Parts: sequence; structure tokens; C-alpha cells
Amino acid sequence: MMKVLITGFEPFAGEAINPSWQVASALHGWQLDDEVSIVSVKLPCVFKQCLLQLEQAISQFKPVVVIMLGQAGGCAQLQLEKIASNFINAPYPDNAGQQPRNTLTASHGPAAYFSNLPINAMLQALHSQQIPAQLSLSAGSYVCNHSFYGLMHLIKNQFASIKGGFIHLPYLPEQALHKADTASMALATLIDAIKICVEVSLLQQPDQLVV
Ligand code: PCA
Repeated sequence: MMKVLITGFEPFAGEAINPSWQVASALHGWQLDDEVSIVSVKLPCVFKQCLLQLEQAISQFKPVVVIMLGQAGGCAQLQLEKIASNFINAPYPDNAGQQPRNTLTASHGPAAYFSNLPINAMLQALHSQQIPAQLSLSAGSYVCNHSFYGLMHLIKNQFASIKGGFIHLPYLPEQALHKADTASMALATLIDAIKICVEVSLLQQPDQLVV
């Protein structure tokens, strides 16, 4: 059985939940057909450990597609991340109290990698189902961008057949309840959205650059 790996993060920055893990865990074990099923893994919101656990999950499950999810509190739409940058500048400490500033994820890596998920086709499919989603050109400079860059670095150097990338999610409604004027999206909508992204990722080729 081929595997699609979905990762989510544990809660951070004082939140009780993280939509990324709520969505990923809901999809764990989902079987798309006779050939493909989803395995979900929770990553710590800790710079060093998240990459070690990601690499371990990839080695163990040998997925054909990896979709990493993270929370982007305050955004109103799913953010389909195009660019993983080799730059870390944590605005606050991670869950282990580390706060790397002005540094790199990979000291000998390129400045950035593109996602190799079929982002354009994913956006089209989401919009056709009336799910708000947009292309994002920065995944930030905190743990999510670090893990996204780490994934693309692994794909480039060790697992060339994997299609992988990152999607940031809005808060869930219960997180936005007591924050003024803050966007959120229902869990059921987010789950539907990631199912669509998985299906499109399996069917479509990565976005082609026009050169
Ligand atoms: N979001 C954070 C880290 C974990 C998460 O879910 C980020 O955007 O970097």
C-alpha cells in the first residue's frame, strides 16, 4: 500500500490546540482506494526535533507524497506555500525554549527551494469546491518554514521521487472565539480541503515554470 504522509504540529504560543494536528489526526488511516492510504505524524514545535522526527517518518513510511501542515494564526484562507527559505529568525521561543535568530536551516543549502506539489492545480480544485485558499510566497521564519525547508532539502538530496510541500491553516473557530476580529475556518472544511489536496497531489505533476 502506498503512503501519503501528513504531518501536523503540536500546539505552541499558548494555544491549547493546533489546527494542523486536528486535521492531520482526523485523516490518519484514511484509505483513498486499494492502493493509497494516509499516515499522520505529530511533530514537536521544536527546531531541532521536528526535522529529526520528519526524517524518521519518511524513512519509516516511504511516502509518495508528503504534505506538512501548520497553523498560521490570523490568516483567513489556506496558504499554499510555494517557497521554503533557508532563513530562520524566530520571533519567540519554540516549545523547548530555543529562539534561533538570523541563521540558516542548512548551512550549505541554497537560499530557497520551491515546493514540488502541484500548487496551481490544488488551488483550482479548492476554489472549485468554494474553499478559500491562496498562493503564499513566504512560510515565515519560524519552525514551519524550518521544517518545510528541511523537507525540500531531504527530497533534493535523498528522496527525489517524493512530491512534498507545506500548507498553513487558519485558526479553528474555538481558537478565534475570544480574539477580536480574527479569522477562522471550520474543522470539517479544513479536512475536506486537505483531502482534495492529497487527491490532486497524487494525480498531477508539480507546477512547471515557463522558461
Ligand atoms: N505554526 C508555526 C510553527 C508550528 C505551527 O503550527 C509556524 O508557522 O512556524
